[in-house]
This record gives sequence, structure tokens and C-alpha cells, in this order.
Amino acid sequence: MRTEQPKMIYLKDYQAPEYLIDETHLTFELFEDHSLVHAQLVMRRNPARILESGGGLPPLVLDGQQLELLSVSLGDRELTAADYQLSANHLTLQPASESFTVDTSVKIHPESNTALEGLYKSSGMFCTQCEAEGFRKITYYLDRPDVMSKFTTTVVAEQHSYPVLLSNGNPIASGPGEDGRHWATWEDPFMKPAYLFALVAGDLWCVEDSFTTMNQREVALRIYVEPENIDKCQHAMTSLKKSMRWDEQTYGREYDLDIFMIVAVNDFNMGAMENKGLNIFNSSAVLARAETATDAAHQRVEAIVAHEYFHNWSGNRVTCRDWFQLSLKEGFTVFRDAGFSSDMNSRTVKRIQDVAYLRTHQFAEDAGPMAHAVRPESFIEISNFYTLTVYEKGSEVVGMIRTLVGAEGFRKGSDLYFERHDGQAVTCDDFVKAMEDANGIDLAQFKRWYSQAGTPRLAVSEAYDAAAKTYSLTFRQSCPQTPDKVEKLPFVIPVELGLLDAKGAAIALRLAGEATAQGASRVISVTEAEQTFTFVDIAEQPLPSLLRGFSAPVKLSFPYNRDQLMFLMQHDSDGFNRWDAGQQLAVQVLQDLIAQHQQGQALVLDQRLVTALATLLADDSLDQAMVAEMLSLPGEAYLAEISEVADIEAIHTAREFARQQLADSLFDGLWKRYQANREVSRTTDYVAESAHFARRALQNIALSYLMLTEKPQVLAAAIEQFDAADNMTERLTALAVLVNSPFEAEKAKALAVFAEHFKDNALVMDQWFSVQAGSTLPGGLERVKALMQHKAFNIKNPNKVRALIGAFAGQNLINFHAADGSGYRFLADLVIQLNGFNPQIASRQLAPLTRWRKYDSARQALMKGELERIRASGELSSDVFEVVSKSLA
Ligand code: B3K
Ligand code: ZN
Repeated sequence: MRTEQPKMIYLKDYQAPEYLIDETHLTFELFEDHSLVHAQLVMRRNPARILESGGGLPPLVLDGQQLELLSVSLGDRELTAADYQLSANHLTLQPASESFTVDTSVKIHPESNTALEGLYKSSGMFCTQCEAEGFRKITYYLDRPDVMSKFTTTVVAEQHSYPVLLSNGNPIASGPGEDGRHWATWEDPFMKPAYLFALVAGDLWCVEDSFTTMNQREVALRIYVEPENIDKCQHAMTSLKKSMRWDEQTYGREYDLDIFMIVAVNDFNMGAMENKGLNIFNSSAVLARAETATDAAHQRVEAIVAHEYFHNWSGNRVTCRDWFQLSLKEGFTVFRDAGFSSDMNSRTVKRIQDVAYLRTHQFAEDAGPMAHAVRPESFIEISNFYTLTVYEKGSEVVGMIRTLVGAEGFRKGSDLYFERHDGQAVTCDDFVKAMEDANGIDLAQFKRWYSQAGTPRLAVSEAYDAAAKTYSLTFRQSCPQTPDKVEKLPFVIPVELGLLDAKGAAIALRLAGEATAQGASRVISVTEAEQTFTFVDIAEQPLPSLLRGFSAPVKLSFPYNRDQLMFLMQHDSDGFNRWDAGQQLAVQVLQDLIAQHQQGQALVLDQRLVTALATLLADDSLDQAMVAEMLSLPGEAYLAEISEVADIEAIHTAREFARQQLADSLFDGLWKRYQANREVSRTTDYVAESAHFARRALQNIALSYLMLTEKPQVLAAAIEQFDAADNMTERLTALAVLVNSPFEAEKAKALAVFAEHFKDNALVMDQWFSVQAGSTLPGGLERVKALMQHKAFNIKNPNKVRALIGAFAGQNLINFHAADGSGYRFLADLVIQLNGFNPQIASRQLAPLTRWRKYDSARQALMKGELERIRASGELSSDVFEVVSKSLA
């Protein structure tokens, strides 16, 4: 797997390339037992480097891995072995002039490529994944994002098995070949780095549509899938058209080629890839229809289609100079897709979901051994840096810039960025500079968000002076040390806030020194380690609403009591903070229960939580999706993240106790809402739209509480919903509640019926695996092991690994963290196995073990022992090596 000792690469060592590749002409000859790749590279010395390092001609060092070199020519001259050096990762030549061409022919083996990087086969079709460094597994090249080239690609394959031949750009010629073969040539007029290259050859059908751009250009839209999936593309197509329009309206970005294609493949290491004009998607991120995909899956498809499409500007037209700048395209594009999803659905609900995810998973990453800055300063394996920090925290950083410069200023900044850097490979600094220049501001201190890892803490205290009518808030910020840095300098933390009076009304906000009040919700910037803001004309002791909309990715603390939190839940004008007040209330109540359990006391639930949720449930005027979110208790993983030492057993017991108590106490309200919503579902057709998502969300969370009561009418309702639902959202929830229930016969029957009905649909079977892997009833590991023997399971398929093993280790905490270490041993065995054929997936699955410092000493020893066993298990990929060695450091 590994071909050289893994070594650390540093941002500070960046140098521009010695040579450029103006044109890249590729010919692929695809066969069943090998493929041939012929590359002609039209190259020249990089003028920027001539100035720097004088006129001599340095050697040309091309990247290449796992390639069998058949021939290499420099200009017209075919080279012999004496003319070049070949190592495991490089081909080195000595050019004789400043401009020249290099021709290579290599043999590769896509048919046995299980790492799913480079050119590989999935369900009989050829496809590619080149980001970040997969192109070097296809041909010798300068495989780095700052080398941009114009690509022409010819694909030759057997016609019957591979009628469809695709690559980036526009099709310019095609025809029959010899021996039942045929060929097609594609030309991409836009300069691009190799990581955006794509090729597809297969027996695919396509759904076609078209889009008229803002400048009246017609763009052909095609989604290619295996024939049996042709009925599951409409949602992705609709999402694509919405994305194209939204990017015109919101960012002024128009699509630039005459054709835009999406291809769905079954074996894919992540969600999707933004290759120029030819996006390649995990089929789970394209295919969706009511009967087979949940509401969440529909929303995920919409978001990923948008994300990859938006990359056409934020990533492709303007790309990254080097991989340390990954968040330049990923953070910005996540920010763009979140804006899109907010506009298509509910802004507040989208924000709640994103923040809950960030706080649970990114905060944990920031507190673990792999913590890194949004722009890391070093890495061993770039594949390990497609992280929540680069993506989600990176998006928060862009969001804070928007908060600081305002919506209009942000648009001016993004216009300037795209205009100034179109066709270039740039850095995060260039992005910030465009924002600064467009708005005439200085973001120098703000840029610490790019370079300092760790989640800042912001402790807030208040002081009210009734005589002077002043109210002061004092902010103290700090940032824990992370593996990369001990000392942290203060961040710029935009805090949106408001003050509520005793009736819940907003108080006008005038800071000392200001002539007039500046609205009732405003943003203040905390820039120092400690800073006090004093509001004047405050006639009564107010209640602050802080960090509205989660205006910065920090851990804010303010000493609210439970009555104040209940008050905010009802009266805060900011929907996000209403939800967050409920979460803080629930956290306090759950932490009581956790402590009671740890001290061997009887558990007693603070009834204020019941009262608060009962009030929400009774209010028909509230957005049902909000009610569903507010009824969801903080997850076990989040409760673990905020614990000093995560006592999973106590967390699980406490949370389940609270859920049970809520179910019993709120039965009537839940049952009423459940029945009313189920009745609408029963009598209307499925629609994948916001209001319907909201109704089903409330219906389903109600059902999952109700089922805890084990009442016969609820069991009957769950079975009715399972049998009669016309959509996967309702059916899967019904299955999940049965799987987590003690009704063994009904559970077994539902699982069997479901598997029989959907046995030919891999994506639905993934959901069937996940529901069982997530069941927290005792015996979880044995169930997972048994499911690995199921004929629908395939360890080579990343979706299956994620659905079964990822769901078990990531969501089924009580079983994964079994005191005997069986869960850890199981995961380590799996990682060792995956390391042998798919390092990227191996490294991802390893994440839960890296968090070993969070647990009690017995578990720490067990987890660490498994990491050591992995380290000693033989030759590790650079992916697994980096994560294991950093975790043990
Ligand atoms: N840019 C790709 C991610 C590639 C991951 C490579 N290991 C998908 C995305 O973020 O849009
Ligand atoms: Zn992306």
C-alpha cells in the first residue's frame, strides 16, 4: 500500500511549480484486465520560477504511483532507462529547452483498484476520483492544484459494455473503432488542475433536461445512472436547476459550459465530486424518490447537488493554490450550500441542524488528537484533512465575515474575489483580501480563525446598575491548547445579542458613548481576552439573549438558571436561540440525572423540562419542524463531548430515563399530534417540500417517544405506519421504533418484510443495516457481526461500511463502549482489514478510537491498546499511519 516512508509536508515549504502544463492530451484504452493511458503534456518553464532561480533548467519531477511505465518521450525522442529516474512516486527527466512536450504511456489496473482513488471500476463501469492526489495513479503528471491545464481526452472502450463514454467539457468527436470498440473525444476549454479531471465509461441511461442561463444560454443537463435507477433522478434534477438559478440570483454566478453532467456510482469514498462539467456522485447523493429515500435523504441530495454545482465557481474557476488552502473552496462552498438549503427550506431549522452537528462532531475533532486549524500548517496525508474543521468550521468562518461586513458587503467581496481570481489558484489570504478591499476593512486579527485550532470558550458575566440604569456584559475568551499550538491569541468573535425585558419584549440597544440606540438585536465584536460592553438606558434588569443564530463557533457560557431558560424558550425573538435555550435547559436537567446515576441515587427528572415541552406541544401555531427539533433531547455524543470524562453508561441511562418520563408525561399531547399528522400523511400524496418535512418530522419524533410507553395502541399505530406508508420517511421510522422496542415478533417480522421488499435496492438496504446497527438494546455487537454475514453486506462498498460499522461505532455508543472492550477490538480488526484495500475508509472509520482520552482509565487503556495493535499490524497506509501515530503521540 505504502510506497515510501510517510513524511510531513509543511505549508511554509510551498514553492511554485518549476514547470507548467499548458495542454494535456489524454487517450484511455480501457480493457477488462488492464487499461492503457497515453498522455501528451505540452509544457514550459514557469516564468515565475525563472526570475527566482535563474535561467538553468531544473529536472522535471512528475508524480506517479502504481503506474507501469511503457514508454516515455521528450519531444520526438523516445527515452531509454538511462535518460530518466523512476521511483515509487516519481518519474524524473531532464528537459533540454524551456518549452517541450512529454509523451508517456502507462499501464494501470482499474479492475483491481479497491482504494477507489484514480481510475477504478464500480458495478461494471469505469469511473475516476482524482481529488486530492488520485490523478498520479492514472498517469505521470504535476499533480498539484496550482498546475492548471487545458485537457483533451479520448476514451476508447468496447461498445457493447460501455456505450457511454464521458469526460470533462464538451464532446467534440466520436466514432466506431476496431473489434467492437468505439471512441469519444471530449475537450474542456477551461484550464483546470488535474484533481478536477473525470472519466466515465459504462452502460448508463440518462435523464435529460435543460437550463437557460441569465444570459440566455442553453445548457444541457444530464444525470447518468444504471438503467434500474432511471426513476430516481427527478429530485436531483430539480435540485440542480434550483441551484443554478440560486447561484445566479444570490452570487451572480452563471454556468459556463454547454453541458453539465452528473453520474451516479455505487462505490464511492465520499458524497460526491465536483469535476468540471462531469460531477461524479455516490449514488446515495443522487437517487431519491418517496418510496426509497427519507426526507433527510431528499434534503441531503438537494444539498450535495447544490454543493458540487456551486464548486464550479468556488473551487473550479477559482481553485486552491495548494492543499493547505482546502477550506478556501470547501468552507466557502459549504457556506454557499447552507445558504441555498436555508432558502429552499427553513432557515432556522437548517441552522439548528448545522449547529447541533458542528457542536457534536467538529467540537470533538477540535478537542482530539487530530485537531487542526481551518488552514492546517502541516499534514502527512491530505485525504485525512477533508474534515469537519475544514468544511463546517471553515463555513462558520466565512459566515462570520458575512456577519461582520453585512449581506451587501459580502456580495461585493465575493464579486471581487471571483473577478480578481478567475482562472487562478489562490489562497485563503486572497479570499480575505478581496473581502477587505471590497469593504475597506482590516481583517488581520480575524484571520486567526484560519491559523489557530481549537474551540474558543467565551465566558460571559453580567452586572446591572439600577441607579445608573446601565447593564454591562463582560466577555472572557480563551482557547484550549491543541497539538499544534499551546498559546492562542484572542480571536475576533462576533456576538449577535439582544436584551429582553420582564415581559419578553426587546430592549433598544445603546452602548455607552453612542448617541442613539442601534436596534434591538445587534452584533458586537469581542476582540480582546477580556472585554466589557455597557448598555445604557436600561430601565430594569434584563435577560440577555447571546450568540443569536450561533454567530460564532465558540462554547459560550452564561449562568442562566432554568426559569430564565424557559423564559427564553418562549420569548426570544431569535428562533435559533429559542431552540438553544431548550437545549441548555435539557443539558442541565440531564447532567443532574447523570450525577444522580453516578452517585447511585434514584433518578428524578426536573419537571420544568416536562412543562416546557408540554407548552410547545400544545401550541398549534408553531412551526412543526421547530417543535420537532425542540422535542429532541441533546444526543449522547454531544453530552459526551461536553463532559470532562464521558461516562457513556450514565449518559445513556440518564437520557433514556428522561425520554421515558417525557413519553409518559406528554403522552396525550404526543398522541394527538401524531394522529393528526399521520392522518394527513395517509390522505395526501408524498411531497418533498419543507412544510411536509416538518409535519413528518413531528409525527416521527412523536412516534419514537410514544413507543417507549409500550401501549398497545402505539404498537398498532407503528405497525400501521410501517405497512401502509407510501414513503420511506414514515416506513423507516416505524421500522426503527419497532427495532428499538421489546416487541420481538413484530420487530422480526418488520425486518424480514422490509429486507424482502427492498433486497435489490442497495441504498435502502443500507438504511436497513443502519437502523439495526444503531439499536442500543443489549447485544449490539453480536447483531452487527451477524449482519456482516448478510448477503447484502459487502465490505468493499464504502456505503455498506458506513451504514453498518460507522453507525455502530458512531451512534450506538452504549454498545460500542462496552466495558469489556469488545467494541474497540471489533473496530480495530476492521480498520486493519480496510487498511489493506481502502486506506481512506480505514482512516475514517478509525475516528472513534482516536478520542480515547475522553473516557475513564479502564476504557482509555483498552482503546489505546487497540490503537497500538493497529500500529503494529504491518504496513500501514499513510492515511491510517497519520491518524494512529497522532492519536498515540
Ligand atoms: N471535493 C470533494 C471531496 C474530495 C475528497 C477527496 N478525498 C467533494 C466536495 O467537497 O465537494
Ligand atoms: Zn466540496
